[in-house]
Amino acid sequence: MSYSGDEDQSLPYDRLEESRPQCPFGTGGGCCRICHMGPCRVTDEKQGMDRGVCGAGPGTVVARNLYRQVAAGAASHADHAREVAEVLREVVNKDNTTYKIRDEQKLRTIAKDLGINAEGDIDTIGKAVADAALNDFEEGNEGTLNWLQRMPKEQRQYLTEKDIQPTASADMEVARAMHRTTQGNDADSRHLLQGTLEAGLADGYAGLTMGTDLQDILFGTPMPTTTEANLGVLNPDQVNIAVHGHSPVLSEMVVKHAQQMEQEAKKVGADGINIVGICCTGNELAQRDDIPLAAHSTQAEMAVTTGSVDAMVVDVQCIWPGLDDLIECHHTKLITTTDFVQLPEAEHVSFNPETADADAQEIIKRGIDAYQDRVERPGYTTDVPDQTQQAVVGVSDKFVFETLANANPEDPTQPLVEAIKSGQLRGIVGIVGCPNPKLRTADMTENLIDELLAEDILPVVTGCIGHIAAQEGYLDPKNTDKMAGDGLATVLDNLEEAAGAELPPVWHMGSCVDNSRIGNVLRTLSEETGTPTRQLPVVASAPELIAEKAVSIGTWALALGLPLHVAPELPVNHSDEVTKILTEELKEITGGYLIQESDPDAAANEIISAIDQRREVLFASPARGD
Ligand code: NFS
Repeated sequence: MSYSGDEDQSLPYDRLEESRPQCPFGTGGGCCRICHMGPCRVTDEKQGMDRGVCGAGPGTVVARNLYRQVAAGAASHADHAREVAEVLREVVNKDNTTYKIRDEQKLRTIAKDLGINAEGDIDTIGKAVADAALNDFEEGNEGTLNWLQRMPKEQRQYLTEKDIQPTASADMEVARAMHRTTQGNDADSRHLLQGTLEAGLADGYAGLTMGTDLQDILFGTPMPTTTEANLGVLNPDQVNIAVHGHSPVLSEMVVKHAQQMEQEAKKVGADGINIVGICCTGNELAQRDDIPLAAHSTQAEMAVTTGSVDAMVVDVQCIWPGLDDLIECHHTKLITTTDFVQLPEAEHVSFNPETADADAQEIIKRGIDAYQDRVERPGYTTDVPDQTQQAVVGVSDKFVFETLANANPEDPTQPLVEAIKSGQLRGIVGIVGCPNPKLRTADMTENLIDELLAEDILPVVTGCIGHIAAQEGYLDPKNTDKMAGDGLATVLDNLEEAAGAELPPVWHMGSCVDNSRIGNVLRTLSEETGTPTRQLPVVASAPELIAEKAVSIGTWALALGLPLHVAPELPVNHSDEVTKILTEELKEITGGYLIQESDPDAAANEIISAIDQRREVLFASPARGD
């Protein structure tokens, strides 16, 4: 996507240039700011720089920094999941009638998986599930997280034997991570990395998986649907309300009330209300409500520069402060809604699930007011690029399982296993995470997807990578035969009848918390075929990561035993020891390992060879996958 707005407005790419050169110690993880004797810069790369003032070496400093990043990511996802769990509890207690249980079947499935009686009254089951969820944030429990029961069983057992298991509270995991990494505490890099993996598991289950599970219960489990992507979905004749952030608890209410307030928009001369989605909220709304995917997080400011966004409504995470500067030059109302997330120039509407209807109406009313302001401003013009692209989104785990069951009711995993075995489907790569301006200019994601598709490897995308894939036509079934290698195209064509629709060459599985859906497919494949996850020809890639959340998701993938490709490189290079543990020794610990590669061709080659190595081991072993 080439649109970059007016030249006099500072956008991410400009600010990246201004921030260069970036500090090599920060980039390599060797900058320690944990106490006030420093900041210290430590590295294995240069003699005489191997100790901070307290005596901490590069291994300690790098491992502590990484652990803190993962704890921050886990905190974000766990807090997200907790909010949804609280709404579920309000619903089943009849304290909130705005939200409803929309997927009873999913609720029963989750209850069963958690060992809760899944028969009988839905509110009783819902209460037990909400209690189990909220219990995962309480201190003082024995054992581990309830939601860890959603993990592939064999890998869970394998890690438990190696003493890698989070405590029973996600909050405690985060608090302990902060405590352990304070000055003068845990200094054993190997031990710190074990804690890092545990925090990654806490994210994967009490964050991602719980978040998706409970959102599906309250808002419905997505099934494939077609929507439009790119900035061209903004319509200057309508009240454009962009919903940006992560929580469907807010955005679903905005969608609901926008439909009911169309007449009010028409009264001020608009053609209606156009809700568009940005970043992960975009994915959530696209897959459940067909809302168009306007922009990924790095394009959010570009959406404002079109002059057509009347309200930018934000909740939590990935809301760049650059938006706040930008709205000064535009009529756009930037509306924060979470009491702990505020921006100095924004308007704040405190959104609470208990008053969701009134709050959402107020937000939309402000959007309508801003539209009126826009059209009445003398000489004010809009500049919406004529760019849209059709995209199939919402290829959920449920859809995958149903399609496979339709294809072979006797043995649903068989078509997938056969396709993998024959090599027509060489492997699967979860391409997840963010659009980093450092790598956007090189089309990192697009190049990687092209190369994997050509090699019969199925890319499964989430998060902002989902937006990139949508904008570039990878989610359009029209492109399957053109973009996918012959083997992969055949697999997709063969599944068409069972799927009830044509399948796109790249599968959109949702938002970043919906990486759990990839985890669920992995689990089913592992448990149904008796193959450990650490042997499956599946790789995770975050080819343009930005957020700490992406690092914690990646750590979860490492804990599941997957090779993890990242670009830009994780800040670990100043410690040879930490780098060696993550890129090599981890293979013997979790089965996963880190691949650091920022060149798209080299990254594709390394990912393909990781898949092939697994294929060789897997198919040399007669007991597996047969
Ligand atoms: Ni994921 Fe979603 Fe986007 Fe990156 Fe941010 S929106 S949670 S972190 S930037 S993919």
